[in-house]
Amino acid sequence: MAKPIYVLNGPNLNLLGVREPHVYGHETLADVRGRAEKVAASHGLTVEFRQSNHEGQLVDWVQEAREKGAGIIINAGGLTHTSIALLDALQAAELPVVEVHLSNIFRREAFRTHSYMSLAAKGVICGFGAKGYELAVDAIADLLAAAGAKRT
Ligand code: CA2
Repeated sequence: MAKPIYVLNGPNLNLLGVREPHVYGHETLADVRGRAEKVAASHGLTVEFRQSNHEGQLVDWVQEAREKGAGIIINAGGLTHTSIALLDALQAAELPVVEVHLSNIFRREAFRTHSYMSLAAKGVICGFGAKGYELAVDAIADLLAAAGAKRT
């Protein structure tokens, strides 16, 4: 059985579809999960989809992914702009990492334009709403296929 892609979501993303639809859209996190699972299945992959409001929990999950996962997709929410601990965990994971944001963080407040996560990410997808998670799964699938091809 192939290892799953860990899709990790940070603080307040549980509110998706419930609050601020003008910024983050109308889809819920369950809808986003469904999208990610569907695209992963099309590549013969699975996802381990999680959300936490707690930085330490997210660090623990990144460490778990290091052992049990094939790659990491992360939307760290507000921790994107503050968490060196999460950056350290992602760098230690030695897995392909794709960073996702629902909103275009470069069209918003200046403090959102800096991401600690980006230092560990192969690439960043932002501004495409829930679709961004599908693009991220495609990107990880490509990275895994390329890594597999290199090994054979
Ligand atoms: O655009 C994104 O995905 C963000 O990661 C979302 C974070 C924000 O702090 C980042 O700068 C960009 C906020 C997540 C909060 O999500 C909510 C969803 C619905 C209603 C309220 C908050």
